[in-house]
Amino acid sequence: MKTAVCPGSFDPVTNGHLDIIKRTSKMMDKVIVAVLYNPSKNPLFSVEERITLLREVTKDIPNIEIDCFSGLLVDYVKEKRINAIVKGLRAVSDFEYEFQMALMNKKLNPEVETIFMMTSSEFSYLSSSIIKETFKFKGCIDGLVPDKVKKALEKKYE
Ligand code: COD
Repeated sequence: MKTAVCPGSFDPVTNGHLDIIKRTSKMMDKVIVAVLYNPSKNPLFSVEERITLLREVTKDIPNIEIDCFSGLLVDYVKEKRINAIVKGLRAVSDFEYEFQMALMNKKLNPEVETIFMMTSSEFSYLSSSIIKETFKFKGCIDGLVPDKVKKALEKKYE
């Protein structure tokens, strides 16, 4: 049984994230979407809220588990017996950062493999930060996040 992890902050989950998660679920027996618990960051949504949103928007994917982790990703990968880390790539800037992280993860645990999946062109400019900023200043985010996420953003900013 091949298990992949899609790790991230998911603050909040966007249609760009969902695209990578769905495509990964078709390639693997099981996908774990793992939300980083990072107390030093100041996220808009708590880890619990991000997990709830992820569960709601992925409920139609049968082979999925939503979880959270803290500390090093490689330790989580080992603990959960995960076969591959799947990351989405949007641009060259993503590549530089992700390449560095993949090499560090490999150094920490040579058995860990990272797979990079190209973004779909319609989501290539999307990030959680750009969604939050656009929404905060009343820009339209229709079609860029699931409806549940838009509703959660409305609640946060009301
Ligand atoms: N299209 C395609 N992919 C996308 C899109 C999009 N529109 N938007 C985001 N993605 C991808 C990102 O490239 C990333 O792969 C993933 O989705 C998650 O994105 P974010 O922004 O929610 O999450 P990040 O990038 O903040 O998450 C970083 C991690 C939590 C994965 C990383 O910091 C980590 O592993 N931390 C744990 C500590 C550790 O082990 N560090 C490494 C060794 S030093």
